[in-house]
Formats: sequence, structure tokens, C-alpha cells
Amino acid sequence: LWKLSSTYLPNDVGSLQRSLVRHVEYTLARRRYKLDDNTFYQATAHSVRDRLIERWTDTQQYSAKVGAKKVYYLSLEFLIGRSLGNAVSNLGLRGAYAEALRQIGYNLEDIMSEEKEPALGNGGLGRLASCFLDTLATQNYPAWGYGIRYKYGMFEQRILNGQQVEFPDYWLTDGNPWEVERLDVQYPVRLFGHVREFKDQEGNTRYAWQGGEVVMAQAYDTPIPGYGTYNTNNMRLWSSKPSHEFDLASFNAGNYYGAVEAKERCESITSVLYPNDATDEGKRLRLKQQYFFVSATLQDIFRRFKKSVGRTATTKIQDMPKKVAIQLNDTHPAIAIPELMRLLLDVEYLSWEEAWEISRNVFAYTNHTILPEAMEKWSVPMITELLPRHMQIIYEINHRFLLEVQKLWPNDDTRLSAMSIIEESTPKMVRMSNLAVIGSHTVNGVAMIHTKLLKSTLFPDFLLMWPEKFINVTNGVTPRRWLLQANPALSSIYTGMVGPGWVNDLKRLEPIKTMAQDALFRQRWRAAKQTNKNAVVDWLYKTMGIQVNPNALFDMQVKRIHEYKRQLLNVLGIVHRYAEITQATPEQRNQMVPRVCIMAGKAAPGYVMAKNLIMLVCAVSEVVNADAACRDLLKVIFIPNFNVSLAELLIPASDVSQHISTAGLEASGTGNMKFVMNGGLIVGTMDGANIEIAQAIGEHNMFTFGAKASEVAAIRRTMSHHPPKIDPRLQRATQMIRSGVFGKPKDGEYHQLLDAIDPHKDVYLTAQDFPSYLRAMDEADAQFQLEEKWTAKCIESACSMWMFSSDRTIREYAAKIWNVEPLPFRPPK
Ligand code: 26R
Repeated sequence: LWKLSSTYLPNDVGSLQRSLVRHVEYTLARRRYKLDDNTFYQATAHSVRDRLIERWTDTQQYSAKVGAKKVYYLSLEFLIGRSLGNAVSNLGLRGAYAEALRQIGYNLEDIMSEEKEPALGNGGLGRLASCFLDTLATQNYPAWGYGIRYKYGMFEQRILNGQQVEFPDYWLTDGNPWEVERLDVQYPVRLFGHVREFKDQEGNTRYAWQGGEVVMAQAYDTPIPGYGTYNTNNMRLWSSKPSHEFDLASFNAGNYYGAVEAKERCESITSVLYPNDATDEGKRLRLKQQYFFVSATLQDIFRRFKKSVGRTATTKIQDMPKKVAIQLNDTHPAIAIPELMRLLLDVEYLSWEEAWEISRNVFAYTNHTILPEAMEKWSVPMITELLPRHMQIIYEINHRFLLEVQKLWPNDDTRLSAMSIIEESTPKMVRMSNLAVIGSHTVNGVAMIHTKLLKSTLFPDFLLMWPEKFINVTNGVTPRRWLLQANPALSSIYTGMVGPGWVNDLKRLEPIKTMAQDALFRQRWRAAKQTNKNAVVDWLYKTMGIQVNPNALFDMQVKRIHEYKRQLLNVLGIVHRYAEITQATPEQRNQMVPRVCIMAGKAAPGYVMAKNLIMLVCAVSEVVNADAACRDLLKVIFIPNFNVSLAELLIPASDVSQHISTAGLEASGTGNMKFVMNGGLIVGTMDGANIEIAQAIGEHNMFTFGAKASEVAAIRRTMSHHPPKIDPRLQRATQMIRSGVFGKPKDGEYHQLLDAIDPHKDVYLTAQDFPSYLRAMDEADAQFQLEEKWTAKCIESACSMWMFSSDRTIREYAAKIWNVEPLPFRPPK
């Protein structure tokens, strides 16, 4: 068999064409039809998939043979974006496919835009997970991503009558050529039921979880190719389906309708991604999702580990931490901790001490937010009903842990209750973050300031107990998707200057910084930026019918809509600008810098303030864009349905982007990194990774403003009795909004938004930071007019960004948390 299949498929243009046609004929069964772009997308995807599969299966076989330690990245979200462009680029076949298609009358770019992107994530956390997968493969780490194959991803956002309306995102309509359904990989997952206590042969008390419902987890695998390497990793996503026993039992009982309903319930577990970003709703179906995913994943990891134990007689179950590293992407998969304990205790019959030792050395936990409303808590009654054995184990973990705390700090009840996994409320709640900290060997924050706050505000007591446990690993983004693919214009400049090696080693761009002094180079740089801006201009006209001035300053704020991200500050700034324009003399107008303000992002369906904000942006946009006074000076555009593909279009075209969260509230941000890498400048607060970006590119290259994180608490405390004076420009802007310049929605939505920034209770410091925000924006305007100096700033900044490559990030995880080494696979000659 090996002999028959050992050679890799040929990749010359002719062979690619034959492969395309073969897939049209035999995979799609479409011989004599005229083929549209979509059909040809399918054929191209299948042809590329063949080339991924050979590397993928070989890589997996190789790492199993070597028995290397593997990293498992557990995440309820993966925002992978489109795959075709990424695959041909990482395989080094972009040129060949483009040519193969061109010769038969198709355009690769058009073909690529036919792909419907899987939106299996909310925002930053899910996208980070996908950047990590790209880097893990590129750097040859043996690593798998595990997640859920939601049938419906993040909702599709449409704007109807100036408001967000959510539509279901059924992304599988045309099938999904990038996945392989593994019918041989299925696991039963139990829910509900009861715990039976008994004595084993040695007389030890043992527990067995029995009864309840059993659902099947079905694996779907997606190859994750590295760039410039044969290594191809796996992303395994689980889908729920009814088990056979389930079928028979309920149908035989004669309750036909009941049985059908129960089957439906099984499938519903993986049907939809929860679209809440940063507000925990505590929904039972979400806990089911988390456990379902975790249970299937651990069974799978366990099976693979035990197979490797069988292979080498010397490895024992106690060696699991030498072979397995599990990273928990926030607390969403933290139920994995009691689940692994359950497997080790109830199935493997280990002692508590042995099991705990293994478990704690396997798990590490990444925290992505310190917002109190985003902290996951599950009610004790809910866990007891759904996962009775896990509730017992959590109590036991907590009991033993609190004994340790008591030893360290006798009679300190305040500390005890702060550190307890159980919150003594009614009903009692399980704090998943405390569980994750206690059950992991390492806890990391995602930017320096975030880690600092994590230690000082969220986990101060745990820090005293385990000072070494808490570390920082600043986020990063993959240069493959966010530069090479998204920005061919800039990429070809880079490759022309330093060769193609920068794609895997962003440090190689550093020498280009000196080129900022070269007028000719600056001109080429501007031409690239203009190309990208023109692409957005065309897109806006084609899809939204909006005409914009391509020479204007392109200003973007694109991210989830949230009060802490302060899109309201942006809108108030826009209204201020509008007021200035309408009141200006023609001479003054001539002095103004034309601006195109682009905003995009989704609001959680139940988040009233966020939806009101979208309403306001749309209303402002209508009035401003229709006002002749603004003509070429100001355009305001809310682009619906922000997603990865749209980000790839927009980010390379920005001159300025806004990352203006209240200091201390944005854990890191990753959009900020993408914008600067693509030659844009930032207006931002001293928050998240902005701080480290400023350090890397030089503060003179960033327009910073606003209260510092260290000042926020004091400002909030004083504002209730000594409210700051309202800036007259803010007064005017809010007055315009309140008085109905942008319409008067019937439920007072705008009042609600503005009441929240009343200087007495301006929780997010929007009014507070308004004056310094305007100063930063004015500064950006002024600098933008100094074209040559501006370009130099962009060049210097973009070429100083190496540390924000996820390649650097993953090297840190590998060294400080996982203790794993790259394992490059080379195919047989
Ligand atoms: C509990 C549940 C409703 C939930 C809470 C919070 C679901 C999703 C979230 C989103 C959070 C965890 C998130 O996406 N955080 C973002 O993580 C990025 C990657 O680390 C950071 O860059 C970003 O600052 C942070 O907000």
C-alpha cells in the first residue's frame, strides 16, 4: 500500500488542471454543464484538499511513530476565516493555481471569494486560536486544536432600518470541502444520571457515574497546513448525534414522539455558537456544549496517549504530562479538569493524589478578560443535575484546596471565601476561573498590563500562594494571513527588499526601517497603501453604493461592539467633526483633512446598549453623508456583518485605526497589531497590547490619549461627588444628538446611550477622556497632512512589529508552558 501511495501529487500547471477537471467530473459529477465560479471553487478546493491530505496523514503518522509530546489547544471558538487562499499560499501553490485557472478562463481571486467563511467564534479569542493553529503548524509543533463544529456559526448581521437584525448563519449549505468526517471516531458522552458508590477489590471506595442520557460525539477533521513546511496539523471539531442505544431504548418503549424529540435534543447540543462576547448568561445548553466537547476531547486524547503507552513498554499513565499538554482557552473548557480527574479515578482507578498530580501537570489556563460580567459561573444545582459526578469531584478539589489555604492562613475566612471554587450565594455558584487556576500548573494573561491586573485584582490571593504560577504571554497574530494573504501589495515590497523569509521571521523586516529616509521607497509604500484603499473604495461602491474620496484619511474602528471598547467615544468625535464642518467658513473647510470613518462590528443580540450604538452610528451616517457641506470632507460608514474576510479587505487600507478602550479593560486586542503591521497608525489608549506596541514602534508613532489604568479607579471614585466639568464640544455633540439632528427613535435609545456618560456616573470614562481624545485625533489630522513624515512613521512602525507575530507568542508558550519541541516532518524522496 505504501508503495502505491508514496509519491506526492504533481503540482505543475498541467497536472493541476487535470486535477481540477477530474474533480469537476468525478467529485462534483458535473461534466457537461457550464460551470459557474461557485462550482469551480468547489473543484479547486477539492484539488487543494488532495494536496493537503497527503502531507496531513504523513505528518500525523510521523508524530505518532516518534511518540512526541503533543499540544492540545482546547477552545470553544475557532475563527478560521476562509481556507482556500490560506491553503494555496501555505502550500506555495498560489501562482501555479492562479495560472492553471487563468488558462481555462477562471480568476483565482474570484474563485476564492466564493467560499463562505466558517464563523465559529465571536471575536478576539476565537481568532487568536486560529492564528495559533497557523503558527503551530508553520513552526512544526505537534499540536491539535479541539473545538465544536457548530451548525450555525456567529449570526449574520444585517442592517434594516438602521438597526442590527440577526440572521442564522447556516454555513454548510454547499458542504465543506475542508473537513473529513471521521465515522470511525465517535465517542459516547453521558449527561444527567446518578453516581453509584461501591468498594473495589482492595476495599477502596469507588464511584461510577451511570444512567442519564448518552449522546454521541462525531469527529470532523480539518487539515491545518504550515507555511513553507510539510507539517500539517489537525483541527478536530465535534458534532453531536444520537446514540444507537438511545434510539432503541426510547423507540422500543413505545413513545415514538418522545423518542424523536429526544433525538432532536441530542443534535441541538452543537447546533449554535453562543453569540455573547463578554457577558455570561449561564445557559444550560452552553454547559452541555462545554462538557460534550470536553468529554469527547479527553476520551480522544486519552485513547491516543494509551496507544502510545502500549507502544513503548516504559511509559506509564503517570507519564501523561510528558506526552500531553492541554491549553484551556479561557475557562470555557475548564470542566476538563474534573473530567480528567473522573477518568483517572473512576476508570483508571488511580488514587486521588496520583490523579491530581497528573491532572495539574497536564493543564494550563489562559485568561482573556478580567471584566466581572464575563467570569463564568455555573450554579451548583445545574451542575449537580447535568454532571453529578463532576460536582462531587469539584467539591473534593475545593475541600482539599481550602485545607491548604487554612494551613497557610489560619482563621482567615475572608480569604477562604474569596479563594473558594464555590461562591456562597443562593443558589451556590461554581467559579470556573478559580477552578481553572487551582487545576492548572500555569496561568497566563495575554498582554503585560493584563497579566499585571490579573495578578493584582483577579487572583491576588492565588498569587501569594503560587507566585510562579502566573506568567505573561503577550498575544500575536499570524503574518501569513494578516500580511502575506491580506496585503499582497505590501508583501511584494517586503519580499523585493529582503526576500521571502520575512513571512516566517518578521524580524527580517527591521532593516527596512532605515528605508523610511528614502523618498523613492516612501513613494512605493504610499502606492501600495493606495492600491489597498482603492480596493476598499471599489468594494464600498459595488456592495453599498457609497462613493468615497480615495485620498481621504481612512479611519477605522472594527471590532465587537461593547461599551468598554467605547465606540460611543468615536461617534461623539464624529458628531463633533460634523459640527465643526457645518460651522466652518469655506477657507476653514479648505484646511480640513478629509476623513472616511468606517465602523463595523456585531452586537450581542441581547445587549441593548450595543444595539443602540449601532442605531446611532447608522443615523449619524445617514445625515452626514447626505449633507452637502460634508461632501468630500466626511463620510461615515457602518459596514454590516464584520468578519474575517472583511477584516482582510479593510485592515490593509487603513491610515488610522482606533483602539480606544477604557484603560485596564481590553485584555490585549489583536486588531491593533494587524493594523500597524499593515502600515496604519493607531489612535489608542494606554491599554492592552497598545502599550507594548507603543514601546516597540516608539511613542512618537502612536496617537495616545486618555486616563491611565492606574488612574481609572480614583477618577471613578471622585466623579460621583465632584463630577468633572463637561467639555463644551462634548456638550454641543450630545445636544445635537438629544435634540434630534439624527432623528428621534421612539424608545429614547440615544438618551439611554448619553445618560450613561453623565459625568456623575461615567463608568467607562467616555466624557472624561473626550478632550484628550479630540487632541489625539487633531494630532493625527495634522500629521497626516505631512505626507512624507507620515509615510516614514508608517514604515518605521510596520517594520518594528516582529514581536507581535504569533510565531514569537507560540515560542513562548512552547518554552514556558508546554515544554515541547518542533518536530519537522520531511517526506520520503
Ligand atoms: C462566558 C462567555 C459568555 C464569554 C465571555 C467572554 C465568551 C466570550 C468571551 C470573549 C473573551 C474571552 C474574549 O474574546 N476576549 C478577548 O481575547 C482576545 C485574545 O486574547 C484579546 O485580545 C481581547 O482583548 C479580549 O477581549
